[in-house]
Parts: sequence; C-alpha cells; structure tokens
Amino acid sequence: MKRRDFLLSAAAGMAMLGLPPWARGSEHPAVFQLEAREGTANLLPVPAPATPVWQYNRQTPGPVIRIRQGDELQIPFRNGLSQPTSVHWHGLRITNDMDGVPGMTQSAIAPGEEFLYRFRPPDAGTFWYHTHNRSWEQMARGLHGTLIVEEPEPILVDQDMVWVIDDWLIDEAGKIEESSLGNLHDWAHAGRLGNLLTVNGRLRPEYRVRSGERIRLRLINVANSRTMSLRFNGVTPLVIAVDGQPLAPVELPRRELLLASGQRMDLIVDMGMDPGTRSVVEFFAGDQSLTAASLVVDSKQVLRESPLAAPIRLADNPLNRKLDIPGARAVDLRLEGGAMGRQREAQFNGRTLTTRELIEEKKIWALNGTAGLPKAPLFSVKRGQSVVLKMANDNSWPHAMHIHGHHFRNLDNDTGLAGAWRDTLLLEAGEQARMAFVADNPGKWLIHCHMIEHQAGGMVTWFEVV
Ligand SMILES: [Cu+2]
Repeated sequence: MKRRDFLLSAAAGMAMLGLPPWARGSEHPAVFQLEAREGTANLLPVPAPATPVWQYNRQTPGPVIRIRQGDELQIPFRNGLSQPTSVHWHGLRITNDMDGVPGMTQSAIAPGEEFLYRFRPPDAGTFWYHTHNRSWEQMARGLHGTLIVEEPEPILVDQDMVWVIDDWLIDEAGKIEESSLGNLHDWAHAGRLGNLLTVNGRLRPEYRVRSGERIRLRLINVANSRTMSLRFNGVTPLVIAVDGQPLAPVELPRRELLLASGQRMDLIVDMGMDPGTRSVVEFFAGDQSLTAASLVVDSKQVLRESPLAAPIRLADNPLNRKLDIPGARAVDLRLEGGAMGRQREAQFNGRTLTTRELIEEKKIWALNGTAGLPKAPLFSVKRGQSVVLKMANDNSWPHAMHIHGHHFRNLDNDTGLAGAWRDTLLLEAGEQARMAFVADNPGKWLIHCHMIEHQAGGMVTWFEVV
C-alpha cells in the first residue's frame, strides 16, 4: 500500500471509531523509570549543609514526567527505601488499580520490590505524584514529583515553567526535624507546618525571563498541610486551569492566590516589565510576607514590545460535565474533630471510642462520626450517576478535601473561580460546600483531607463506583 493510501485508510478507521485524534495516542507507550531512595538536597544555599531527604530519581522535587494526552505511560517503579511505599497519581482520572492506595487498590510495595504503574491519562494538564503510604512521614521527607500531560495542540508560550511549592520543617543542623513526625498536637491542629518554604526545592530561586515573554506557570502545592498564599508583583497573571482542568482565563484578584495542599493552578504571565527589572512573587500572611521566587527580566534582550496575541484558552478535557443535579445521589459529609472541636466520641474499627480513647489511637478526626477508613463505603453508586457531596466543615480548622479518580464542581461560591472543576477543595472552618461530580470511574476511591496529618489522624473515607 502506498503511504498516502495507508494514511487515508487509517483516517477512515479513526472516523469510524468516532474518536478524537488525540485519543488514539502514539502506538508506543512512554516508559519512565522511577525509583524512591534516600539522598540529599541543597534546600538551603551552599555553604549550608545538604539536607538528608527521600527522593524520586535522586531529585528534589522528583522529576517532571511529561507525556502527550492520549499516550500510555508505563512507570516501572522500584522502592529503594527502608519502608513500604506506593505512588499515587494525584488528579489523574485513571483506572482504579493504578491509583496507588495501599490496602485498597494495591499492596504497599515492600523495600527492594518493584511495581509497574501503567495508565493512559484522559486529561491534559498539571498533575503530580506522591507517596500514599505513611504520607505524613514520606511526603514530609520529600517524596513527590510533577506529572504534566501536554495538550495535543499546546497554547503558544515562550517558557513552560513548573513551580513545586513545599514547606519543610528542618532543625538547626539543616536536617529534617524528626521528633515532630507523628506529633499528635500537630495532627489535631493545622498539621505539621514547616519553617522553610521552597520553590522547586530551593530557597528564593530566580528565573531568567525576557521582556515581552509569555510564560505558562504551573504551580503545585506539595506541602503536607500548609496552605500557600502567593502574591505577584509587577505582572498580572491570568488563571487558565485549576487542578489540571481548564477554565475561561480570568485575572487573579489583587494578583493574589490561595493554594491548599494538593491543589494546582496554571497561570499565564505576560512579562510586560522593562529590561533589568524583576517581578517578586511573595508568600504572605496578613501583613507579613517573604520572597517565594523572582522572575528576573534580562537587562538587554527584549523579546517583543507588546503581549503575544495568540489565544490562551485551553481546550476542555473529556470530563463528564453533564451533572444531573435533580437526580443526583445526595450524600452528607460532616468534618469533625480536632482541637477545640465539639466531638465527644467516634467510631473506630467498628467500636465507639471516647475522646480519650481516640487520642490513644491517634484518630482525632472523623467524617460522619467515623475515624479512619470504615469497612463499608460511605456510599456506592452505579457508574454514570451524579453525586452531590454536601460537605459541612463542623470543626475549628480549615481542610483541603480531596477526591480520588474524579473531578468535581463546587456548586456554591468558588471564590473568583466560578465553574472550576477541582480535585481538591479548601473549606474554611464552619464553611459548607456542595461538591458535584459524575461518578464515572469504576472502583474504590478515597475521599480525604489533603492536609496529610488530618488524613493520618482519621479524616478519610471512601466510596465505590460499580
Ligand atoms: Cu484537614
């Protein structure tokens, strides 16, 4: 067959299948070897000593894995640690057996053992991966990385930048502070908060840009528990995606954003600033602030005088947005417990425990009166059913509620980002929200607080799609 004929028949075949062009993907899977092991990272600038950390592929943060939408990704993973571990692919709507939850979707991977992760991510966007075993320790030690699924026709930018934002608790010797790992006081409050904020594993990094340049900036909060407030100076970023799902480009109010643990945001930054200047991006809390990172504008080169005219709206992902709200399965979810809460008892492992007994078990958080994973799912629905989770944050702390395997819409006020589809939602103390999604991914999926100490302390449950 001549090449042209072959192409024609291949195109005809595709048309018959009714698949969009990207859905075919490439014939060959992308293979990416991943290994977890101990190493060191220069979190503090030299000459400060390097910090012993846990890493993927000897990097802090872990490597950026990039594939094309529709391609199959194979990750032969090896556990080179002294503890069992697993890898969870945060925000990816992949098959349940690849979700990386020990005891639910796979067994924990023992030291020295291997596990082959393989999946075909349906959505383009900014995602990440991290350990899902003893996460309160393993994530604090650094086990996380970025996974980018590229659009088949990416929007035109001059630089595609990833900022992995982390919060480390280190001691005076530059080592991970270990006595606080597992500290129940932290677990019952805001989680184990750090004393060193890094971007891409470095303190106050500087990135070279040129005047007129368009940057796609992918922000990922990988901190165990800290919610990051970021402020941009000198530039006016537009949000183009949240948690990997595109939305109509919208300006950041006051050039500020809030990113809870687990959340991502894709921004477009047009560097309208003059050569030789710099845009400082700050962490802030109240009237306090410190530098997160800087965009340093080259003093000589001007790339273009006015912003690029190319469109920045991302194509929608194949996410089922057809919510049937009147016919939806309504599920109430009360977030309870923690310090200064009203919880007096909760179910744990099938027994009713008092506050004192719960403290002994280190289960100080509960969902609907149950601390830790219950035997039976919170709810079970048929594939394709719409679900409305009515969350009530009935305690004294904020929580970042994360759902595995699905993206949801907040039917209530999603500050400044109405219509965003998320996998993680920040709920302030006392706040309520209705999270709506189409349960179209079969399997057993977790719902938990992504402030990892809260999850470890009992704020976790699961649902089933059959
Ligand atoms: Cu929480």
